[in-house]
Amino acid sequence: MKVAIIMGSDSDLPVMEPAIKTLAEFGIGYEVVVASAHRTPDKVHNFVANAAEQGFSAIIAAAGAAAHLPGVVASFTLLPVIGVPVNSTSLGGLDALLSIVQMPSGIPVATMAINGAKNAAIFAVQIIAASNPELAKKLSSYRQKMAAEVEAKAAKVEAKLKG
Ligand code: RP5
Repeated sequence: MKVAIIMGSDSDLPVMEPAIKTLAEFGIGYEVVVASAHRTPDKVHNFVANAAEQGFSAIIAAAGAAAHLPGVVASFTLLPVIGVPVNSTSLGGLDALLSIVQMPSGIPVATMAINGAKNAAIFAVQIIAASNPELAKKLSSYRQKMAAEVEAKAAKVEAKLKG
């Protein structure tokens, strides 16, 4: 069980740290690669073209600006690609969001929210969990824990407003 995280620049790392942390929490192995679709296209190709045989189950691809990296990654592999638009320009990430989400028909990229690194990791976990009952159980517990946290906060708010 492992997931690749490719980012277009080292400057994307702070945004992607929640993805790394979340994969680790679920016990999923990961490899982080900095490779740019326009500055180091050969590196992107070499890594992605071998990713399936290297045992990766999904690829998270993060980029900012005219973010073609996730689409290029998707073109080199049959693995599911999860795109994370990074807010790294004066357009606040909207440029990257549109570049990633508007993939032409035939080569999809599952696009997360701007800076949505944590959801990218959870989505990768869901992909693997579809054929891994043990991981599915962990996901289910994760959701139950989230629900319990929301309930605890709700109870606090309600008590405060009553009191
Ligand atoms: C994109 O350009 C990267 O993904 C990054 O979000 C943005 C800026 O890159 P740097 O100039 O910081 O290397 O390719």
